[in-house]
Amino acid sequence: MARKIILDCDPGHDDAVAMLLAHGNPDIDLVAVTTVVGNQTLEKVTRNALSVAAIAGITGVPFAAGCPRPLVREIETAPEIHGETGLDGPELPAPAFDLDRRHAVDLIIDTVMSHEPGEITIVPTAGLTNIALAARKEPRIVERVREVVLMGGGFHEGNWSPVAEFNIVIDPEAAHIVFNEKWPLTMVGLDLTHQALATPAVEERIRAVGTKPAAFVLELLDFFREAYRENQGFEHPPVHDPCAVAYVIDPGVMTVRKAPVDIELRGALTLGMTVTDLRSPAPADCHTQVAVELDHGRFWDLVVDALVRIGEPVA
Ligand SMILES: [Ca+2]
Repeated sequence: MARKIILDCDPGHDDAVAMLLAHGNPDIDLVAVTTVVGNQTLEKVTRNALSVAAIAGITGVPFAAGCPRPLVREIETAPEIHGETGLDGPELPAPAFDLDRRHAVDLIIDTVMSHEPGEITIVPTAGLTNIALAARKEPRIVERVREVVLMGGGFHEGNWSPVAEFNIVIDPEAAHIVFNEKWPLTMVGLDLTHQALATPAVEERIRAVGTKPAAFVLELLDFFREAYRENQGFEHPPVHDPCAVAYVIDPGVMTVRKAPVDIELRGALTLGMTVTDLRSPAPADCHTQVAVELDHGRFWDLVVDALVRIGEPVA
């Protein structure tokens, strides 16, 4: 049975790859896509999500726009990494369908509540504003969701501060809510995603697919490579968000470790840090785990396979 996921995202170069992976993999049933302010404004990332859907040939999946700002903090976007559009580099096609009329928070709640308990997995690859609000508006989703597998945080690494990752630090109060609800939660953080490098060998494999969606991914990676070289000192760009989708498809693609994680909300130097207790043994009631080591070859196999399966979508 394919795993049903809600992708909550802020496209975003790596979000776009995550969406393509989810759409192209036969073991994933993408049941909803929701957007939230993050890499760029809500308006821009939502438009980008619809453009990616057009490129990938995604139809029949509701897309809904969510929160236009974090719960408490001011809006902070990442034009240094994702450009002024949030998806700079490739030409973006016009959306092929309209947004769902519901707010993303309501689409998330409706989707979880209309499925059997344990059926829906939530995959956030952005700030956690929508997920936090959904858990507050309809607390029953927490028991009903199978698990939350999110890209964000890191137990040793930061990128937006010495100790904090972008998705967490832009809305730490939301992250605090999501990490403290008792659903099973996997943190696919920077310690893991900094291993998901798009090397020249990876690009060669994507080029060999030879389709428009594959060419689109290469254009995304070109921009992403320059952004990561200039701003983060990477030779090859780390493609964060599809790692979370890959874990849902195949948990063997990475090693994980049970560990309590909480979010720092008051530290003068450590706001938004995902404080991870790596002391052994983890408590028996520990509901969180952190991703440690990626099987790089197996991960990119999944991405390339998804692109091959997507083929050349009919517009
Ligand atoms: Ca993202």
